[in-house]
Amino acid sequence: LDSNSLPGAAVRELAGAIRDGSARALSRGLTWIEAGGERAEALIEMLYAESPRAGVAWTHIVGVTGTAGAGKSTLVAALAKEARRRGISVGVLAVDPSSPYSGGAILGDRVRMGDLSDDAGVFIRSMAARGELGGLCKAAAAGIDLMRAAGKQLVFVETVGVGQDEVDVMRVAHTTVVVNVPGLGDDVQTLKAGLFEIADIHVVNKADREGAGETMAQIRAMLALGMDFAGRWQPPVIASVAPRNEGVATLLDAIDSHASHLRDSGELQVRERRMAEWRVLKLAQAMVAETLRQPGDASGTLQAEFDRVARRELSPYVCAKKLLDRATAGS
Ligand SMILES: Nc1nc2c(ncn2[C@@H]2O[C@H](COP(=O)(O)OP(=O)(O)OP(=O)(O)O)[C@@H](O)[C@H]2O)c(=O)[nH]1
Ligand SMILES: [Mg+2]
Repeated sequence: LDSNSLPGAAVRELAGAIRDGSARALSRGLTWIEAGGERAEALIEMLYAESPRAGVAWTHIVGVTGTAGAGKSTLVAALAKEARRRGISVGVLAVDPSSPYSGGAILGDRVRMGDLSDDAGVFIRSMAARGELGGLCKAAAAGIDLMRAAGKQLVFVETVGVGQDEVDVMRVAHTTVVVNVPGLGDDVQTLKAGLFEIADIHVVNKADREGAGETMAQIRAMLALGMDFAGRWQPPVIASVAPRNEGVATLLDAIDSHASHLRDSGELQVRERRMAEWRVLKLAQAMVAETLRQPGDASGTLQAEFDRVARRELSPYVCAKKLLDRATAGS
């Protein structure tokens, strides 16, 4: 065997095992994705164009975001179990480095899910994003590609919606669920966080607490202001008590309805096109940023340029354009 073909062979072997439904291979693939680099890119390239696994027609991506500690992980675990009850295979990605699934309230669920055999249909994994700009989204999108290749029919992506990068993660989703909790002051928290308008479904979790009715009413009132287009999807507002499984079946029904709406209205193609465009632009930006950060031999000259900007001999705009020209000239 030619030693040069070995990396390719390793990628092919892993890709094959992922498509065969091996949880271990999927986990390994996600580790590759987290590490980034050529190996990860080769893996995605190999799996991207492949049709879904036999018997799996479609992978629906559900983003779950909202207030910190709102019960997102608990809710996702409950949704995953409900989906399994309905015979749907499930993947869960928590792209929230601050709150890994292994450390939170989900641990008990995870252990129970871990009892299921290798291809039992639920796969849970948290992903870290190594601090690079847009890293969360890049990792999430690639992680989803692997889940799809592995034949997961429903993939949940959880993030706390703090910071632009985290909100951006929701752009990888077909359906976005925004989780609120009652009684955090007068306002709907997710409104302030800029999450309200990205919701396809609003949840008021911890509905066992005081003020759930008021929070539901506030959200409905906010929605009423925007309900002007006939035929448009009207985001439902669902109450839940995740640890008691209350509202979970209703929520999964709503996710299902939204998926049907996307398909029937033709919006699915529009969204997927938008997702693809956004992903490519984001990747290109990251690549340019990377090139700019590693100017190689030119670094000496660059320092001189920065000095000129500092001395106000050169405008920052002109300098930035020069930098960009230099970065793109090589490729
Ligand atoms: N009373 C009550 N507690 C809940 C409910 N749902 C979740 N919790 C509790 O709220 C706490 C946080 O739950 P998580 O599921 O970790 O919340 P999260 O939104 O994933 O948290 P982060 O990922 O850290 O933002 C845990 O102690 C849960 O048991 C609920 O409906 N009612
Ligand atoms: Mg969580």
